[in-house]
Amino acid sequence: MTRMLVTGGAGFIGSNFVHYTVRHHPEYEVRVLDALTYAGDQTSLAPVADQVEFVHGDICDAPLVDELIAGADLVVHFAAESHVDNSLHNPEPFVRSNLIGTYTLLEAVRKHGARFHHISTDEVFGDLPLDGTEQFTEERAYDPSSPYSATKAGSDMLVRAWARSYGVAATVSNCANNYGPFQHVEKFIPRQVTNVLRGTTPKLYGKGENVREWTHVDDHNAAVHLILSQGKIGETYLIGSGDERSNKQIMRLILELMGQAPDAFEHVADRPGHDLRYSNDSTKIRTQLGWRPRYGDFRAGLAATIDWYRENAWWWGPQKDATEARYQALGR
Ligand code: NAD
Ligand code: TDX
Repeated sequence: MTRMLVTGGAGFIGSNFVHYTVRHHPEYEVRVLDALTYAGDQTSLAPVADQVEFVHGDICDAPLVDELIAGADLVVHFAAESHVDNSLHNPEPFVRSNLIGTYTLLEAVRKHGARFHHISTDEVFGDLPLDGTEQFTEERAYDPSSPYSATKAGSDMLVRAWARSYGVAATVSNCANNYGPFQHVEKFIPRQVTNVLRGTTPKLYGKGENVREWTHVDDHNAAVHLILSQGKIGETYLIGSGDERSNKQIMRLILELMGQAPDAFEHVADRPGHDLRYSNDSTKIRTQLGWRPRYGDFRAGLAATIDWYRENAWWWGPQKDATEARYQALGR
């Protein structure tokens, strides 16, 4: 058995990763470390609670991290402050968790010799023009726009430096926008779906022309598992489905799938510094590791995600009012 420590395993992608691992990879013994911030929810792990050990703690807590990594063969690092709008409002927790937290993990990994996989984002590259076909590649220079993406870029750089200078056995992946169950209601798709379910008008930033590349969370996690089993130490892999859509197109699709009129949304103030378009060239992971997204049909994946939110109001309901109060304070 390989002893795997999953940081941020009570968050959106991390909890889906733990479910995926328990379902498809019995060769791993899974332990989760999560601080249960506003974005973490231990109930997301309830269905696998018997198969996974949960530790409530902070990745910046060096003695705790040292003790946990001394007992791990592999660390899969999801924990982060993840929401761009929050980072614009208050960057401090982003600097702490994303930079100091990653540094703290790397120091323990360096001492104990565990393998490290770092989960990152396409946002480290900045953005692309709206009207073009250019894509991010593994070689592209970093050019982050927001405090969130700047701290993720910094954390990627720490991993690269610890790999090169200290020989830490690390890999990095940068994925595009994820969707699926257990995503916090602050994020675009769950916010609009739960607005419709609550009878609140959905909110589109600015003109809604910004483009994102949407990847199902299980496809992201399948890619991470391929990197863990076959990836080359020291390498970076970009992950993305290739399915690019404007926010307005997504909004209209959500409204259509939920039986609403196509214009039943309102335009609200734009996000400052709003990245225009993201698009990952995922040729490397496709050709070298044989990754293919299984959720090829975005419409079907989105419909299933909407059904999940419809059936699981017990999960998102308690977060909804506080989240909308935060948006109201931002005028969005
Ligand atoms: P999330 O906000 O849903 O979950 C983050 C989790 O990390 C939460 O459970 C939280 O409690 C935990 N956490 C935060 N700070 C911590 C700390 N100091 N110590 C311990 N735990 C802490 O985030 P997510 O959307 O699941 O993203 C997970 C990772 O994937 C992040 O690193 C993010 O940058 C990256 N990513 C996300 C997306 C996306 O579309 N959501 C896309 C690409 C990459
Ligand atoms: O109410 C909204 N209305 C709206 O138009 C919200 C919450 C968002 N938006 C827009 C902003 C973005 O262009 O929708 C798009 C997606 O927004 P988010 O869900 O906040 O995602 P994004 O900023 O693209 O970042 C996400 O993908 C990359 C994740 O939150 C990051 O953690 C990941 O790194």
